[in-house]
Amino acid sequence: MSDGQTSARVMWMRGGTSRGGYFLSEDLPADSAARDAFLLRVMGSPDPRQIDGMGGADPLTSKVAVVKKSDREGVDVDYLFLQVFVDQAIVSDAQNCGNILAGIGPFAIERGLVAAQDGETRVAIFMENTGQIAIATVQTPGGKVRYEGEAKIDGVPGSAAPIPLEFRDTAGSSCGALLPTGNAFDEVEGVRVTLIDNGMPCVVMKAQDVGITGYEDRDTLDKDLALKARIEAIRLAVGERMNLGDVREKSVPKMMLVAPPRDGGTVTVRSFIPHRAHASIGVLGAVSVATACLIDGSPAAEVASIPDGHRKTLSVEHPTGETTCVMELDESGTVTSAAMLRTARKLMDGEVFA
Ligand code: NQM
Repeated sequence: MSDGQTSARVMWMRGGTSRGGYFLSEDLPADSAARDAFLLRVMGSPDPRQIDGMGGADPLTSKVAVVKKSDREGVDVDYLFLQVFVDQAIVSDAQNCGNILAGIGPFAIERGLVAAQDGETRVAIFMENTGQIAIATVQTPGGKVRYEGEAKIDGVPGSAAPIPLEFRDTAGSSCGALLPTGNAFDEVEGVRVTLIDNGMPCVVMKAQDVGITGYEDRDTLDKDLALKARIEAIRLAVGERMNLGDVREKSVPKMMLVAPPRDGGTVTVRSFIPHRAHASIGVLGAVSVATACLIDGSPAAEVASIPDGHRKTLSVEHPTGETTCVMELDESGTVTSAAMLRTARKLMDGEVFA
């Protein structure tokens, strides 16, 4: 669409445990201010109910992917993630999203940006927000995207075709280093926290250190205004130290409250993204928390139960089940890659109006 028009071609998809609009870059205004104004109208923001738009009144369903064919060596498509705030007129590119990422491979194939193989198709995706590459493997029997299948992920009813995602070199994606302060933990506002970024900037602390058990459900957490105020004070205090600047109007860092696993997993997490509790956990958020569990002396390591070996299957328990991360470590114990199973579903393909 050209600037000034009021509609654009879009595919609406569930990606992992999130949902949003997937646009080709050429179908949106080139000017980012015009693009953001358009997307706010599309989602119906700012409004806590998003009644006048497509957003689902939840940060997890108020998301946008902007995709184009890549001219980078070895990369198929470039993916820019945009978080459209629900109740503020903000569109932010300050974070990545590994759940929406799950829909990028199918979308790119459907739009003809990537040629499908017979069987499965590997799609190399450059994540523009953080400058890293993810590989998605999409089921494409007969050269067509298949959405139905037997893969299940907690937080989504039913089953769908598996879309494994692989990440490499995600350390310091936005903060410049895995541990931006160089420390296993820092004390902030009287609480021991690990400031970490293995694909998503996160502040990881023990749930009990901020007065909760870590096993509360989403509603209980969302109603706990004293807890929210306490962790927001920590968040605002660490923005500069994490090289994220002033984070008042940013959706990072995410706040991760950890407790010992209860269902045989590695760790239990309640995450705030950052002002609402997450219904499950973000993909790169889970990778970052799992990585914090592997750092000696961190609060997360004190509650985590870590399996042996250089290839670890880490189950991150969350309010609606668990998310499994498969992490590869080198001889020094540094995480070198992470893999995660996701699914996606095409919901509609058409034109959206602003
Ligand atoms: O961490 C929500 C989600 C996310 C982000 C958020 C995500 C990730 O569940 O990679 O997927 O943390 O805002 O979609």
